[in-house]
Amino acid sequence: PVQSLIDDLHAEADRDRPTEETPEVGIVMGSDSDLDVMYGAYEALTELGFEELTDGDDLPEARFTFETYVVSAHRTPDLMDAYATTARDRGLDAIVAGAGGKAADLPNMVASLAYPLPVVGVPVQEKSVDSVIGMPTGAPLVAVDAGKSFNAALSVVQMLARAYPELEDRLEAYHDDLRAGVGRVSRDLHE
Ligand code: RP5
Repeated sequence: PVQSLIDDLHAEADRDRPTEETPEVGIVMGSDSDLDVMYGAYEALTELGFEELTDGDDLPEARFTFETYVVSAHRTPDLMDAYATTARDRGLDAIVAGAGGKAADLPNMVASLAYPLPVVGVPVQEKSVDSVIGMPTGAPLVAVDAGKSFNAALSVVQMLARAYPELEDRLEAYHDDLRAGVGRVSRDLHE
């Protein structure tokens, strides 16, 4: 199945796909054991009106979509390479990449291979890393706090918003909701 995934990625990169079949954002992680932490990215994108593209037949109704892949830098470096090097030609605008373990190479390598697409890294703290930053000058990786995949996805949408005014409006609405959640509260709330 890994080889067929690699072939599919290259095939998608090689043909013109309509916008509704092309995800704007990719979520990748090193293991399916990262899914709980990376679920925050899914939540943020869904909250902002993105829909997940699956490999089923149903086309999404939403204008903006994302895809989710498990891609391991160590177990499947060939798949990681195919995912990142085809990302731009497959229509992606940005990637959220999460990994744990001692090395957490995935976000760094995806950032190098997918350049110039922006990649936001998420350290999966439960899996022993609290930082995924390990890049030399000239090969940038933006990263969020450990476990904060929600913020990673939110910042990716902020990056896209200048090109897509509709996303800017949704971010403003999201921010207005955040603002509505502060102010004077009663200590009764804690009881
Ligand atoms: C990393 O190794 C993955 O991103 C994961 O966080 C960690 C452990 O993976 P599993 O052994 O749980 O599959 O590459």
